[in-house]
Amino acid sequence: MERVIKRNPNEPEFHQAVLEVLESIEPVVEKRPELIENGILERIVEPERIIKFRVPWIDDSGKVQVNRGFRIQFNSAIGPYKGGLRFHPSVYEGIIKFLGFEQIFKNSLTGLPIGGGKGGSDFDPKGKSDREVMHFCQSFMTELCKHIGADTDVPAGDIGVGGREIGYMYGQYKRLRNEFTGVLTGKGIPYGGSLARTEATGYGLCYFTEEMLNYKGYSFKDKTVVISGSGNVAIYACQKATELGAKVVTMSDSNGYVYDAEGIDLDVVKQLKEVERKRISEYVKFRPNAVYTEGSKNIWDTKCDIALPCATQNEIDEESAKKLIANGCIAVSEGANMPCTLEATELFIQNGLLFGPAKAANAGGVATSALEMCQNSIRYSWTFEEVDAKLKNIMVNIFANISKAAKEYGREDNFVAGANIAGFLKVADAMLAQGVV
Ligand code: NDP
Ligand code: 2IT
Repeated sequence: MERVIKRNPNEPEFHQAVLEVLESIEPVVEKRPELIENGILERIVEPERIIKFRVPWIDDSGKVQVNRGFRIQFNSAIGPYKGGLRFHPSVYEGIIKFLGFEQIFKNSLTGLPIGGGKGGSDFDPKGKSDREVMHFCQSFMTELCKHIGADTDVPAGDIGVGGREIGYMYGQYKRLRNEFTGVLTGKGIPYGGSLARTEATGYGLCYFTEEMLNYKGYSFKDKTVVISGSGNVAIYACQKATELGAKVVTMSDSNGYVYDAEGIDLDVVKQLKEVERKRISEYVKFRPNAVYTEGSKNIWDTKCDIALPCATQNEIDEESAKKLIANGCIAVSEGANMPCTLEATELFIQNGLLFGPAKAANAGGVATSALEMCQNSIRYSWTFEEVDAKLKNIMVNIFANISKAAKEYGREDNFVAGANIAGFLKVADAMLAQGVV
């Protein structure tokens, strides 16, 4: 850990992600000295390749703008690099590194042949015209296309990158490389996208969480759920949790959150967010009994049975965790990547809450991306029901595998340890088999 901090200074998110994994795999390393002898730990924390580039583009006023682009190809032991692209002003190398590192273990847990990678830019799509977004995406892909490919590295969406951005990037890749291949996932249905990919992360989160709840004799039925965020993951988590009989009472964005005691009206949220790209504050215009609060931190003061953080990293700190526990919350399941700080996670586990770590709980998105790659390779497409059934099966298996790994290594019911151990073992064994590379 000291070495990681020294070699990657000023990257606290990356340190946080690595520390959690290294602590979890201690019992594995004790049992298997060959992992140390072969330098698996030193190698797994070092990205195979970091690509960093200039992204120039011209805004609507004719002014030249410059952003920074990143792709971190972290680990290809079990398959081509796979992971999303994030466009958000907070993006810097440390954010992409933490996301890429987490992606290695998440992708391993899906049971599908995909390595770990992540990319993005400090570009902020908010408030930009479609033309500006298109020009940025084309410039970004003009460099990125030299480093990716359907059998090399397959990017997808993340914060700020949805169907519109994937479409513009796919068009530019095709034009530059003159090939129609599955180089990106999350594509539109008419040009090679998979049915159910849009829904997959949120649906998968709920399938996983339902399985975790069932394990202790609970379910979503009649539970009150707090969801943060109102983007891709949050919207489809809200839809599935509601279908499973829960009442979702909150959603948020970076400006604030809404509380709707009668249950969130998802049609309103979809119209505001997916169609009009507006702020969640406008929700109360359509639902006058709902309440909007400026600032999103206090969302965790809302009394609930289940919390599904689906916005961004470190949105639940120790203080928010204490509020959730005091209010009788029984389960926290991470839709976002690393939304709980190490201290918050520790508190949930110590207090006996069911805690679903991101690597496992939100793996349904990338798993369905791998199913999209599979469909592209065989030049075929499955029905929504077929993809959804495979997704559900994958999430059920992930829960079974991580709870088994936790038990086997003396950390029963600690799904953080279970996910890190199970995800790590497959990658470590592949690395051992492939020699020092
Ligand atoms: P979207 O861009 O669709 O939505 C992001 C949501 O989170 C928005 O409501 C946004 O509000 C809010 N948000 C983002 N950054 C912040 C911030 N710094 N503070 C407060 N709120 C914030 O992204 P996704 O739904 O795709 O991603 C959400 C999370 O899920 C991320 O952590 C992502 O890494 C993770 N994830 C996504 C997957 C996918 O398939 N899309 C798969 C697995 C994990 P605002 O609009 O105001 O910025
Ligand atoms: O964090 C994630 O797993 C994603 N953003 C989805 C990645 C993907 O390749 O579908």
